[in-house]
Order: sequence, then structure tokens, then C-alpha cells
Amino acid sequence: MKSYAIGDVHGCYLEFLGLLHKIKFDPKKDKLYLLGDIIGRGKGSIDVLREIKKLGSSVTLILGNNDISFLQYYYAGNHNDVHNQWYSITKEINDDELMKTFNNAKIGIFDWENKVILVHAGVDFSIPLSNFEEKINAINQQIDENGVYSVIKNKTFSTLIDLVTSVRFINRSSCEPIKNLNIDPLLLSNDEIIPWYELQGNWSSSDATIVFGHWSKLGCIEYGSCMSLDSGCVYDGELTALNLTSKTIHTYRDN
Ligand SMILES: [Mn+2]
Repeated sequence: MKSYAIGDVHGCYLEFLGLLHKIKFDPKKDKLYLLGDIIGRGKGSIDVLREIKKLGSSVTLILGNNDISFLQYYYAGNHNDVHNQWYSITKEINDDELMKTFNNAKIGIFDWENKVILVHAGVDFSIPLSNFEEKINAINQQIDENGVYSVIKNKTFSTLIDLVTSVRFINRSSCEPIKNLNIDPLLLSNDEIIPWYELQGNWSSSDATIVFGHWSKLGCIEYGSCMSLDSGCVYDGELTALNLTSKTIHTYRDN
């Protein structure tokens, strides 16, 4: 059995199929964690959802900010708003079975066998790892019991869900996430603002690798014990998979 994580697919259906083929993914034996933002921007969002449904229980979806934005529109948005980015996907989904993909989603995964923590955007290094794991698992359990939409609209969870699905930069002293800042960290000119992964020393007693997507401007990098896998497939980049056991990287580009 092999376990893989794949970065932001963003509706890039051909690249998703191509990468699964390249790693010889076998849904009967292997496991796949999708790091979120599976839909939106790319043209093949519905096909990606159908493929995930076909792969069945071999796939675990980790929610990204785009997936959450879609779910909010699907369940509570104005479906006559033709300018909304989710309008056409919502109209096209006439199969409730496809929406079940999201009801099995998680907001984070702790795979201690492979010593990896998987999230869409980032983790909260300002609290001990054991507390963070407890909080994430409690939210995952709520999704299992009450469905994904009841959890994302619940204000009790929104700060943590926002952080793990959206964070890029935080305030160095308060550790509060900085909203809507999306630049290459090398272009930062403010010492008080740092990428979230710079606080990883707080969890130095753990030997886990934190694997995340969401930040295509970083590309596929390793920063200490953090690894980013969003190589900007939807912006003409590659789609990247990580073998969680061997930590080998596999990439696919559709020409
Ligand atoms: Mn994202």
C-alpha cells in the first residue's frame, strides 16, 4: 500500500488523471489525500468530483478555502447570481451523490504512521501540537456526525477552520493571521509579518512533516519540517504528488 498527498487540483481534470496514471495509483490498494481546493478556476471541476467519487474510499478530501466558499454558495448562496464563480458548477451538479464527496471531508489529517500532518493552508504553531490535534479531530468528528455544511457555518469553529484553510502570513507577536495577503515571502518588507511556517520551532519536539498546499507563489518547497505542494497547476504549472512514506515527489504537466 502506498499513500500520497496531491496539492491543489483546482478543477484541472486532465492533470489529475495524468498524475494518478503516472504514480500508478491503485484505489484498491493505495490511499490518496487531496490537500484541498479541488475545484474552481480550472475547467474540469465536475469531472474532478466525478473522478473522486469513482475512486471511493481510497480518497480523503481535506477542505481548502475554495471548497468552503463553494459549499457556502451551494447551500446558502443566491443561485441566480450569474456572476458568482460557483454559479455554473452549482447548476451543473444535479447529482447529490457528488456532494457526498464533501461530507466525508476533513480539515486536517494526522498520519502518525508516516509522520505527516496534512492541511490545506497551515497549522497553529502558537498552541502545543497535542492541543491542535485534539481541536482538529473534534472538528473532523463534527463533520462526520453532522455534515460539512453544519460545521462550516458554526461560528464556534470558524477561527480555526479559517486558519487551517486560508493562512499564509501571521503577525510575529500576536500570531494572528493576516487576511488576504498573498505575495512571495521574499517580497515582505514588514518585520512584524512572517509566513506561518516560520514558527515551526514551537513544535520542535515533534518529528512530523507538515504538508500543505494553498500557496502557489511558494511552489513546491521544503522549509524545515514543512513542505508545500501547490505547484500552480491551474496557472500552467505542474500538479504535484508526494509519496508520504518515501517522501518522493512526482509531478505531471499536461502539454
Ligand atoms: Mn487555497
